Amino acid sequence: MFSDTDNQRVIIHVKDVNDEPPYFINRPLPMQAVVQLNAPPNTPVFTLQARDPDTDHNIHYFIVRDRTGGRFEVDERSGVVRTRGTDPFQLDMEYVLYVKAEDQNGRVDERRYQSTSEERLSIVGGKRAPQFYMPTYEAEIPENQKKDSEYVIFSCLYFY
Ligand SMILES: [Ca+2]
Ligand SMILES: [Ca+2]
Repeated sequence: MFSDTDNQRVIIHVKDVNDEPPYFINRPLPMQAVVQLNAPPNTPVFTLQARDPDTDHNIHYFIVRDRTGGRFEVDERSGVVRTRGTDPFQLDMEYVLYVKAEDQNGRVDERRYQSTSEERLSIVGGKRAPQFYMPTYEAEIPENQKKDSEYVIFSCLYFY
């Protein structure tokens, strides 16, 4: 006896449309780094890190505006920011780059790729004080709190 029902296996490929822009996961924002005064050329000082929710993303990193006189370059694929040139860096001088990441598999229109917002990367010569991750920390301390008890935990970014 034959069934008159035909069972067919149907495979549906669900395509993840590339419809979302990349975003930086570096914290804090604006980004902060230090450069040693005698850093030789090609010394890495920072790594830009962007994510993109789409499976076929193709992230490239760029300097949008250079306020450092060409003292740094960004590796387009790895996001690593490196020193350029042999001149020494100046103590306490702030070198500023504006950077962005693009998903070159995702387009906004015919001319533009999906992009992060432009972010500021501040690179200080020598050293800089530890930075808090958040602009402000808030905590309520109960009145009956014992004196000298530890209450708030700050997370800090240290530069070496
Ligand atoms: Ca998607
Ligand atoms: Ca995308």
